[in-house]
Amino acid sequence: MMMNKNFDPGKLLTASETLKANDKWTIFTHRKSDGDALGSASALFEAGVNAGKIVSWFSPDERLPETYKYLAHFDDFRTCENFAFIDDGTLYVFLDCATEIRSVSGFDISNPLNSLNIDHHEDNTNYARVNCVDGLASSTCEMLYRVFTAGNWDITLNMAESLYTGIYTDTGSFSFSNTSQRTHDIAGELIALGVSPAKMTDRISQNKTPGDLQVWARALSRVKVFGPQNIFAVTMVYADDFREAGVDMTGTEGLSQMFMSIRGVKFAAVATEYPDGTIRLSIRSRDGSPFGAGEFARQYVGGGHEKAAGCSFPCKAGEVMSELEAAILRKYHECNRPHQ
Ligand SMILES: [Mn+2]
Repeated sequence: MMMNKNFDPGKLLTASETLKANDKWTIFTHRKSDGDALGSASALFEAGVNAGKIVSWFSPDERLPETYKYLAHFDDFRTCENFAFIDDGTLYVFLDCATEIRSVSGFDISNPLNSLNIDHHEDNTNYARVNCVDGLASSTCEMLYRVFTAGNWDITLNMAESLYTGIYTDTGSFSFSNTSQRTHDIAGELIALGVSPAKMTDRISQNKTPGDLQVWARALSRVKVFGPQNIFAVTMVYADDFREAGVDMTGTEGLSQMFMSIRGVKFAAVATEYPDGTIRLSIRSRDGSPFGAGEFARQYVGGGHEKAAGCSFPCKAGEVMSELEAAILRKYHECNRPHQ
């Protein structure tokens, strides 16, 4: 696996110069948009508009989570499954995408055209012409802030709120192990630019509907804790849970993290049944887990970070709980097998 942990800070200026040198930017974010993807796209979009660039923004998502509709340029987002990449001088900017396949299809890594990849996933494959990837950064928004400051870009309040959003969400409100002194320093600078932490917390974390909480209640009631010293937790949310509560699936953000609050749990997986019957896992781990969330997800061609990842899980909805428990124990025994 390619690692991006020895970051050359000169790449920040290169990314900034690349942005400045191009008049037309097309931004791509990953499928299943999260606060970091949306926050970084919103901030970059605003920076481009302010600099007189022609900017557009695409991802394969049919729609974005409503939670983030306060972000500048939320309404400029366009859905796109297959994008026609052409060599017309447009700068193609990928944000928060560990690989090109996380976003629209059509990008040819053997001919990356005029492309820029800004990200913080340690397993980013550096697929673009210009890559600016620091695997130790908390978020793509943290990376983008560093790109903006390297190039002396003006950071407006809109941009500051967008950047704060991604840093806040990708660090689990400054609680995950990716939270560094630099993360707090940057958050402090964004606050100095006018961001209100209390207002941002209201917008991002305190906006669940009663229906969302009904879904949470069902997931909580089904949790199973198991394994040595009860370090594993799994649960399941069925498509019917959303239907009966009358809510969409965006309200489960934060649910997998909730299971990490069970004393002793080091690894938690929440399985969600989609309306088409497919199962997706949202996985969290912390220090002391025999394997990381990312390592588990990669068995199923998933992606993410070592401590927060996701993947599909090939299984019928009725068998997910038992199959998932078996898969976790299998992985556990594999990790404990003595090396020859
Ligand atoms: Mn991110």
